Amino acid sequence: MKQKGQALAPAERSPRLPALLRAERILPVSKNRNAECFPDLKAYVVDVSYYSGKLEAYLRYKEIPYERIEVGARQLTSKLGQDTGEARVPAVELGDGRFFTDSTPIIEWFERHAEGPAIISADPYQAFFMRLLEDYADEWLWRPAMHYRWSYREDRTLLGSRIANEVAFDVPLPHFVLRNFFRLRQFAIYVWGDGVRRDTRAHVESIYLGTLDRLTDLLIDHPFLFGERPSLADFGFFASMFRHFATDPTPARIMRKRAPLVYEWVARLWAARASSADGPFVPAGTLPNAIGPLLRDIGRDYLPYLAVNAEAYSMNARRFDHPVGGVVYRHQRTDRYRVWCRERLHEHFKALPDEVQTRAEETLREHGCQESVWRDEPIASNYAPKGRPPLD
Ligand SMILES: N[C@@H](CCC(=O)N[C@@H](CS)C(=O)NCC(=O)O)C(=O)O
Repeated sequence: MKQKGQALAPAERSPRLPALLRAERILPVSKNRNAECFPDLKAYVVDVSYYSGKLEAYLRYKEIPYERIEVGARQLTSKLGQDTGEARVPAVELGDGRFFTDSTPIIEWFERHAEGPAIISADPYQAFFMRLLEDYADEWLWRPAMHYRWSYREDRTLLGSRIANEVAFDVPLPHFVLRNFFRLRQFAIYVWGDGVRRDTRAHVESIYLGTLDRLTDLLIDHPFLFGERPSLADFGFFASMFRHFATDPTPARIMRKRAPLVYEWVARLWAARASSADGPFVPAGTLPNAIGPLLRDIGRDYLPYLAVNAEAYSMNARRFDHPVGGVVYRHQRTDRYRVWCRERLHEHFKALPDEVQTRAEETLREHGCQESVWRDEPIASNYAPKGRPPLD
């Protein structure tokens, strides 16, 4: 027991991290040309972050060595904010000083320049559905991920504390002030500000529970969602499943009980390396057998949401109400980035060869994806942040 006035031994001190910049070199297990192609690559990440986990899993899979830099809150707003125009993680810095943000375009950029098995199928039909699934997973699982993290007391206490230690280590304020600040900030922006209330809670949780069931069905057939190696869709779902659902106390308890195959897949994907996990996707021109229910979720919930969001954006509405699944998410923020996501889906669809486009449209229609994304010119987002890598 410590006596009044007695100094704490180092091990007993609060575990706040002292350094301004924490860096670690992540080396691949096998040597491929990626080490030479991307010398001095740096990845700026946050350890609890949804999209950081997704990008890291990709770099690790492709065996692209990188310096892993956990950024602090001040660095995030000053250095990354200035260099990329966005105070967000993840960001990567190439050896020549170029900075890129946004996990999806970063992954697409590496797919064009890195060695190793492609994570986007060479078959355009499959590739389109991989992109659709990734976009859905990236954006539609964000709300349940934030809800479980910041609505449940046990989760928000733990995560408020982790963020105070791991992200705000460069902010000279007491731990309890930072912890409470993050708990309030994240809840206000990402739960309340995203329309999650008492009457929408059951719906937001059903998105997580349903997704666990859909992924389980896919994983009964194959080790990864599209077959014997990871695809872009795997990395999309990994974002929420790894850094939120498999690790935050409440959703992790649910995952362990309800979906052990998903729990196992999270570790499998984190450990997957291109030099060994390089098997084929399901045969060209086909989709995994169990994909139907996921496509139906996308058609019923996500694509109509993207349309309403884009509509609100075109009318300069900062907030809008969105009815889905028998409830209404009120006053949720209009999201310009997702207007851009919808434009990208449209571009990918339009770029398909005619015959593939017809088949893809049939599949979409069969699963209730009757969305104007495929037919009409989408609403323009004019979103082009300075940190975005070239798209082709
Ligand atoms: N579309 C971006 C999203 C990046 C993003 O939103 N990152 C979150 C962390 S997971 C962030 O930096 N948030 C900053 C904040 O909450 O202020 C991507 O895929 O990288």
